[in-house]
Amino acid sequence: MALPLQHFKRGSTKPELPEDGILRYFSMGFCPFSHRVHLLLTLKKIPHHKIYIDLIEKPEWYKDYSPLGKVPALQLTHLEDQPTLVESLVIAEYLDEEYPSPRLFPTDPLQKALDKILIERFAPVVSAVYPVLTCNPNAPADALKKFENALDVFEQELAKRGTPYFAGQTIGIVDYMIWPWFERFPSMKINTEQKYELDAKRFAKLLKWRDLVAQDETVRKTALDVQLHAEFQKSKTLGKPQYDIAFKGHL
Ligand SMILES: N[C@@H](CCC(=O)N[C@@H](CS)C(=O)NCC(=O)O)C(=O)O
Repeated sequence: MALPLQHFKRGSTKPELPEDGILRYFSMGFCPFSHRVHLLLTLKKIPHHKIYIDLIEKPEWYKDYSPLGKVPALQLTHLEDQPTLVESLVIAEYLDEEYPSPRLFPTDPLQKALDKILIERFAPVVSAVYPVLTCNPNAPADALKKFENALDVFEQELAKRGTPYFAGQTIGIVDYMIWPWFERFPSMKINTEQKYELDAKRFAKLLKWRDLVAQDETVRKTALDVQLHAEFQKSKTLGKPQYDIAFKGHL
């Protein structure tokens, strides 16, 4: 059953979905954490219902699924109690174990642990860049400097691994888990006064990696245009996030 293409708001009635055992994926069209899950659902061709949530005016019923009101969330309707998972990385690991084709996390326990540590090290990149990316007029003056310092870790890691992808010769979990922000970074060229772009020398390996990942079929299928990201971020700064413009892309 297709739901109306909109982000559900406060006051909306809970969508009635059939009890068909198909996963229910709660998302917001521009959320990079949801994008992580979207990449796995798409790559692994996992059937799912999509339910979009307005994060400013959250529907009252959404806390039944996600106690903190965050997206992404994934309800496992094929299981008896129909539990709902939250946290993008937890959901990604669950999907990779339940739907192992193709396998994204390393099977070697040590490499898997190291990759999860590396993904966690992306958090300082996200928190430093967030005010700039979202055009917050009060973004700290050193935000971009902190962002670049945090990103150095990933440039160095690519040099250390000596492979085109973080996962090796083919794309893997680290690549997909950090990709959503690389799709969004170019919106800074549109939205910032200084038309910010990543330094071509300092981030040479990462920029090469970015061009390579951008060509991946799953990445292309889930991609939203940079203009659309920039437009959304501007609307968010104005206090009226235009969630539904995501549907101008192909979600
Ligand atoms: N650590 C969480 C972060 C999820 C998150 O912060 N999502 C944002 C949207 S991009 C959200 O739901 N914000 C609404 C809120 O915090 O109330 C994850 O990895 O899933």
